[in-house]
Amino acid sequence: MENHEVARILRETAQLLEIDGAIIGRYRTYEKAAQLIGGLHERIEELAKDESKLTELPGIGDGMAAHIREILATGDYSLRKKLLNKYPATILDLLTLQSLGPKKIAALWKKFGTATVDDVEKLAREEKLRDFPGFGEKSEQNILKAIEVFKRSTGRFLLNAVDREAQALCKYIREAGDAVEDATPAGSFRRGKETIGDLDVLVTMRPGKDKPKNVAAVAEYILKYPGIEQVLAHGENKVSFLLKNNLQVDVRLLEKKCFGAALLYFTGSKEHNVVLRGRANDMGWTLNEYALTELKGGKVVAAKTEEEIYTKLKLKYVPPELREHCGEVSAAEEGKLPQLVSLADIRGDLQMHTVASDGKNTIEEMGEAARALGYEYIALTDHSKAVTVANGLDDKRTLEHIRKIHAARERVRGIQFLAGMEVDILKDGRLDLSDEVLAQLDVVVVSVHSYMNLERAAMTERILAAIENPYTQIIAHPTGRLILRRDAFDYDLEKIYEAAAKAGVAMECNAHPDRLDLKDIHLRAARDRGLKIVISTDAHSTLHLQLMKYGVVTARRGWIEKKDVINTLPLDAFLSALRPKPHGKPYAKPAAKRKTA
Ligand code: DGT
Ligand code: CA
Ligand code: CA
Ligand code: ZN
Repeated sequence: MENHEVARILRETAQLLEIDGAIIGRYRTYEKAAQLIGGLHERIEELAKDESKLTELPGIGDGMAAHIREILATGDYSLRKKLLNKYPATILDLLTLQSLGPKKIAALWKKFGTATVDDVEKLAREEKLRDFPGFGEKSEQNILKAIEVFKRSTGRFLLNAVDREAQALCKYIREAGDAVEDATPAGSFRRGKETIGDLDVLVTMRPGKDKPKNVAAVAEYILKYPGIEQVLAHGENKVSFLLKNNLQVDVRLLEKKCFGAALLYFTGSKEHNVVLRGRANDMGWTLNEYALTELKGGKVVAAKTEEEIYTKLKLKYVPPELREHCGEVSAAEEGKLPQLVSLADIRGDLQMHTVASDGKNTIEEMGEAARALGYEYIALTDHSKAVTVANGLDDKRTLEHIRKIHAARERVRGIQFLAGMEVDILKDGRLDLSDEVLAQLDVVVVSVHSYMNLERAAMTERILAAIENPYTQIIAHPTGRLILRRDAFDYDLEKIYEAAAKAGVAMECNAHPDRLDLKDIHLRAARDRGLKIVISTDAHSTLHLQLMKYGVVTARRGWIEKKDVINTLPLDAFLSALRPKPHGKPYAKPAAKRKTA
């Protein structure tokens, strides 16, 4: 069992206990254990094999160790099951809604017997929530907004969750024996979309005389995959099933000689394929999942690789991330496809948190982990004081933090430590640290973590004010969305782009799979306006530094090239590409004259 599955069961137990009115100490124990296991480097299943290893983990006593063992042994937890006998399972859906925590859910259940998203929506629409203690009109509206996001997103999965499943499944299939040559993910996952409906996998078979028998045997083998919850279809060349997390997987078994045509077809997008098929027809051919074929006579023109097929169609090879019917075919025809940025181009990570605020690792540990990834530099950017839940730093602690970063430079070699902060943009657009302190930082990253529901005009003014501050260099997760959970802030992105371009402020593509912010189409628009881009992980542990690939894939979907991304530059060039620091220039705070509601 994977760590994240164990963590989910513990987290849900904590939430159900809170709904059930358990005392805080009781559910917090489960919540903390869930957090710990979710961020653990080692596999909990391995640790549990040793009698004493579990209780050596911080905060895990004998009792919790026994619960974890039960989960690992049975795949579920008796207390969770017991609580789910008391409440409908749909109550777990309510917990995924922003703005509706366990306390409010418990109140709704007691008063109305409400446990489904539809019922809550009905109550909110009938304006029955607003008079209820702890709710109010604003919270009623926020709940309706959250329900909208929920409905749009149900059934779709985050990129990293699918990545995890795809890697494990493909590894299993490759171990099927000699008949299997390879297993390759296709579909929206291969295109790097931010959410995935289902996972498509192509399995190429080696040519052999026992072909039909082999295909049947491999299909049988695949259906024995331990992660399968339910088999949906079992055809001759195709199997479909649901995994334990409800992700649907479509696996197709095919001959190596038509791999290119199949990969092209099942990678999509559908719209991209339609354009290619039309083009093939115009050239006197037909294109399907088996081959590019002559219309008359049926001779195969190309089938084995995608490259061959594109070449025959007189197109440059289109990277999967661009296959969204957004101008890529005409660009491929004219030889004008972008030279997309790649993971290997990234030389530094510019947003990460340490134990100073809400990160799990020290400055030195982050540095060592980043060096192991081959980076040249990192910026340590802990939260500023406005983010109290993250133990944000005030001026004094920031100065101390800067000293610690300087000290780390002496202790850890082979990587450059930049002193940074993720400084909060306050409600009125001022930054959360004084100019004197900002002046001592190497990298100033700014972002919004509060008053996220400001009206459009006020939010636009707020970000513009932050850009006006001459210390601002990078805007982190600029639209503030959380994928499948929270919509973007409401503001005039065009105006922000214009001001940022003028001031030389860079825009972040936040690589965290919950954020991917700026997103693909916003990145493309930013690039078109000549904005500088950075791709950062926002890591809260050494493990999270590896999320960079999701930021890169999102940037590629936004047609971003290496030259657009300033953290592909060597350190000196990178520092010169940042907005220059003001030198002794008096700086008028924008606060007083701005009116923000
Ligand atoms: P998803 O799963 O909703 O995230 O998106 P996709 O793009 O993975 O869509 P999916 O799983 O339905 O199909 C995988 C690919 O197979 C799709 O991108 C293109 C191809 N495909 C599927 N159905 C059709 C179809 O009816 N016509 C064409 N031209 N292509 C199709
Ligand atoms: Ca799919
Ligand atoms: Ca599919
Ligand atoms: Zn944080």
